[in-house]
Amino acid sequence: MNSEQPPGKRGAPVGRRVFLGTLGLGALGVYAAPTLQRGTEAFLGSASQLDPSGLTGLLPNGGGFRYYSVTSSVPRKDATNYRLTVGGLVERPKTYTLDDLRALPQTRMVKDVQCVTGWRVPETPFEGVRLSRLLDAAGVRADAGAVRFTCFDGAYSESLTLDQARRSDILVALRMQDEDIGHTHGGPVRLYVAPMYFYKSAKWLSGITVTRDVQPGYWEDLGYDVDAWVGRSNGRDDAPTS
Ligand SMILES: Nc1nc2c(c(=O)[nH]1)N[C@H]1C(S)=C(S)[C@@H](COP(=O)(O)O)O[C@H]1N2
Ligand SMILES: [Mo]
Repeated sequence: MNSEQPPGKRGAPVGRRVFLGTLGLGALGVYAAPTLQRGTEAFLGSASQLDPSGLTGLLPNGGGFRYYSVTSSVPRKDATNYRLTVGGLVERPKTYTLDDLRALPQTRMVKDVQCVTGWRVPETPFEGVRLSRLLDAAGVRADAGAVRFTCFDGAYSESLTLDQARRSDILVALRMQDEDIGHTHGGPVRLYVAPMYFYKSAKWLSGITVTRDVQPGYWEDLGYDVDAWVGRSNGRDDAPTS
């Protein structure tokens, strides 16, 4: 079974995702769910974690987030030991603590979360610091063209073009659903890329590195689109949903 394989119902089962499904690589997406989710994170929905097809997420009572991690365990970080480094092709590299990030102006957005496999969580509030603010503070150099994101799970990565990264609807998020982001959802800090499928929203964010070129992220190395606009990527050409 393959969690990142699209449910057949969505009607867009072509190309790369069929390729993924054939290899079974998408099963990595829920590799850790049975151990990490048990007990402590009931709000995620016990039904959905047992449904690798992704279909329960489309049902009224099965809606909600799925837990995803490509690693089997992730260290916990909090205000005492969390650090976010901003570096690469910048004039002023900087390391932020959680309190540093909390002290910056916060932006709140309420949009639908959309996983590429089909599950969706409507009108989910996210709150945090605009990525563009951190980039401006760092002073992006003229030869830069992209931004790479790394995570303290030690495995996941993501990337955006610099133009994408400067959009106002991309946050270094500290809060989700009007609560501090918990460990399971990638807390204390995750990326939130509102206009793109949720795999762009890297959990457990620890590094922002300005680079010359886009380096495809974890799932993108496995075939997903780097430009992951909701409704306009990964074999879908329906109208944008947000
Ligand atoms: N570090 C990390 N970030 C990640 C992932 C992951 O496995 N590791 N999975 C991505 C995918 S495919 C999805 S759908 C969302 C899931 O977020 P959630 O666990 O908060 O529902 O996180 C994204 N960010
Ligand atoms: Mo996903």
